[in-house]
Amino acid sequence: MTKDRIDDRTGNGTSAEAARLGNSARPAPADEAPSQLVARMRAGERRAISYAVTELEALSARAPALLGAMQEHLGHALVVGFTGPPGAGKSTLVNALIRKAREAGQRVGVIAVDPSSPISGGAILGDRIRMTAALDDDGVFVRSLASRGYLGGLSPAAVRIIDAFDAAHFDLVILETVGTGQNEIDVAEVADVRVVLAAPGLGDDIQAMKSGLLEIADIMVVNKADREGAEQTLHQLKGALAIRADRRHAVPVLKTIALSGIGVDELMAEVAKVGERVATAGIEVRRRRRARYLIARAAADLVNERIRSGEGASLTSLCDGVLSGATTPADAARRLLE
Ligand SMILES: Nc1nc2c(ncn2[C@@H]2O[C@H](COP(=O)(O)OP(=O)(O)O)[C@@H](O)[C@H]2O)c(=O)[nH]1
Ligand SMILES: [Mg+2]
Repeated sequence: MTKDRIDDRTGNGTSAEAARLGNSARPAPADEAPSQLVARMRAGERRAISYAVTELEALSARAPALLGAMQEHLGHALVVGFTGPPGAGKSTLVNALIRKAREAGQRVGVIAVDPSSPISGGAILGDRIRMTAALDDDGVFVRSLASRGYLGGLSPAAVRIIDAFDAAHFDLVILETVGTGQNEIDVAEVADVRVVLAAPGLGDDIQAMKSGLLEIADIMVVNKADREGAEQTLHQLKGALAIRADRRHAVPVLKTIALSGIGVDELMAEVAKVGERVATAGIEVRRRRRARYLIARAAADLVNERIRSGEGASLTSLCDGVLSGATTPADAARRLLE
């Protein structure tokens, strides 16, 4: 019964929303075949996409069947990750990029992952408003996700939503994440093209970037090029990148002014270049990498759960070993997994 109520509500949104969705949009009845829903997603029915994304985010009872029905349609979208320190201008640049992509006739899905501390929870709404290019356009779909509960990392829901956008035949899926801790590694695993933003005036971030963000960048961007210190930031980044000769491909360093769209064409061109490289490697490679990531995440969850749910005999003896110094935590972890 609950299900009916939810579907009912989906069918009777506000009139403004209904107008935006168009009259053709129908709700997804609880008994609609997943393949039917996927067909409506591929036809660009906004409400069908919205419904699927919600189901996949919540990992509802229907989600596995839906994921199954989506499989044969996956592999079209290019997934572009934007990461970097808060305030670097990621949302603003993504907004500018959406505009360009739409001009080029591309359909764009955006997943914005915010660090959702109880205090800054409002940041999600801020991003929604900033992405104004997306508001009245059926070729753009924006979904904000909380990163709560994943230690700052990407929620596995993000990967499922990428698949939903992909199955809906979006050309571009943009993933915006704040480059802290686990996030940057996650983006490296999940995105096909990794864009790392820096901006002048954000303090010691270049130093911090050397270890983490610089490692994963396919493209570096110095945003806020209108600000004092941009040249210096650019210089520092190029210097830091030059030290690492281990890359197979040189990492371009671009300057942008996201607010006025300057440099966005160049960024699009570089994204397309990396995209071509990725396409040559094959969609199977990309999808396998995302699958591997999901398995690793699920495995970590399982191990955590097992450890938290109480000590079996083996865990007790592993703990004793670590406490006495006879075993390192790493060795104990290895044995736990065996
Ligand atoms: N001067 C200047 N400000 C910018 C530029 N791009 C973004 N901003 C501003 O920087 C602030 C943070 O931008 P936002 O996109 O929210 O950064 P995010 O936290 O990385 O997503 C906002 O006030 C933007 O208006 C730029 O190119 N130049
Ligand atoms: Mg943002």
